[in-house]
Amino acid sequence: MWGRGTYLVPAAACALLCACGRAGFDRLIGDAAPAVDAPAPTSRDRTQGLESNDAGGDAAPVPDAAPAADADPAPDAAVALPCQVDRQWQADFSSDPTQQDLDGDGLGDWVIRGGSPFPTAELQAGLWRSASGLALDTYPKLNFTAPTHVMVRMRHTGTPSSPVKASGFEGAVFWINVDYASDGLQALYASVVRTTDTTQVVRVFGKTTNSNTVQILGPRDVGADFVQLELTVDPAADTVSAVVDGTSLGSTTLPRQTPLNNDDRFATLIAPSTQGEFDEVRVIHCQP
Ligand SMILES: [Ca+2]
Ligand SMILES: [Ca+2]
Repeated sequence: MWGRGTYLVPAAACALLCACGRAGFDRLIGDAAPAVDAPAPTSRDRTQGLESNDAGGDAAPVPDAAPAADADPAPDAAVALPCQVDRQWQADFSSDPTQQDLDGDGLGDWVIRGGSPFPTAELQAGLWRSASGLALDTYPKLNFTAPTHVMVRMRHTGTPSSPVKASGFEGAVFWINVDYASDGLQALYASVVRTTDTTQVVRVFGKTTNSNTVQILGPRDVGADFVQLELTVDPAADTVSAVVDGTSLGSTTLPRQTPLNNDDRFATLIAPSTQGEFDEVRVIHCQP
């Protein structure tokens, strides 16, 4: 599915940016992103637009999961791009993602919701070991109306959840609102939730209203290590497909929900209540 063109993983892209400069970077990652008239991030509640009822914080996490060494691919690895890129975001957590400007638009590629600084103490060995419940959002904002491809490597290291929440808003979560418009949007999120010391479950969700969540793909039971999740969403066709560690989780219809009356036009990483770890993320918004 990652078909056309080539794309360098973040570490390599950064090295090349430093080594060969702007023109070389543009050539390597595809077309430059369009200029965006973007205001500074506004102060908002960090859980706004997410599962607000679930964001209050559960019991203190139990850090008994042995952290794995960073599993980043070799820095010279290249993967194919899935489409002609309109805009893309990536982070490998080798450094503060809010200080990155890999697309060279003069804006930080990521922001912590609410405007607080990124918790750099949570960056360890190329991982974001999130324990503070902060939401990391793509920036600048975008309606995500074109086909969008996501790859995220994450796992849940907090207290096992049993039973798991029907909402799925726990553990390590990737969330994106696509086809954002005044008459509604399509929320799409996936979570990896620890179920025992040695197991996790992967599920994908949509919403029909802000309070009605629908599990649309999964569950898939996996081990305790990092899970590589790929999502491909086509907002015009209302379809989404998922791949977990290289194996299809299927394709289905992505529901549309009523307006949120907010401005949550971004993709987000968050560990809502207990510890979650993020190794790498890419979000590619294709040209229409
Ligand atoms: Ca940028
Ligand atoms: Ca990493």
